Amino acid sequence: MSSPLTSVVVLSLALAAPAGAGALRGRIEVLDKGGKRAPDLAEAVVWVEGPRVKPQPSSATVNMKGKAFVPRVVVVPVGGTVDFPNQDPIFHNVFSVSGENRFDLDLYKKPRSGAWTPRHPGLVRVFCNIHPQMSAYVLVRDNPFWARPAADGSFEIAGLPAGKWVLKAWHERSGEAQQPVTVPEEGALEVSLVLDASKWKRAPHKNKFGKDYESGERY
Ligand SMILES: [Cu+2]
Repeated sequence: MSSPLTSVVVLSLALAAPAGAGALRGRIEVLDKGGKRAPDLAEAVVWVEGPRVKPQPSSATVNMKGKAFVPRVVVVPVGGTVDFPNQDPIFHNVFSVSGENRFDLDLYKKPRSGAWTPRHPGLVRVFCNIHPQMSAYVLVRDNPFWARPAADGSFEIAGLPAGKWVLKAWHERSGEAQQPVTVPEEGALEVSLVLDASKWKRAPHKNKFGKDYESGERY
């Protein structure tokens, strides 16, 4: 059945996809201790490394609420923005010491917000300098080909240039998994990735000065 709406959608997809564009369609699985299947698959990120296609600038918001970052995992392109509004009536100090993506937004509380623009692709661990239990992740990408899996682990990345690329997946408890893929000129390649989270342990981290936290609060 073809409604006017369907035609519009098909047309815009055709315009967005370069000649010889294929897709990756698949599913991830995260195995916790004892091979137990993890339920929080939507907390993962799947992306494709290799295609030299510039991402559109976009932004993400990570709230600080109840001494937690919400959401805890976001993806933004290089040159995009992550906003960190403080919804708590107490001070927080967002920072990261992740290599070239290190940043420090200093102290502020509700209703103030802070923003950070990442310049380098990579995984950025974000903490609060006051509360050691606060942690979040920003995955910074240099192309637009990423997806957040649905709750059942399924995902699709469309509009991919045909070629040999590397599909990567990440989850907080597993680290990265990767798989070489050959994206077809048209149609979708079916893929599946299993992430091993069996060895995960919550590890303490240092504050922005590289010292232990003194607040007495727990991780
Ligand atoms: Cu805090």
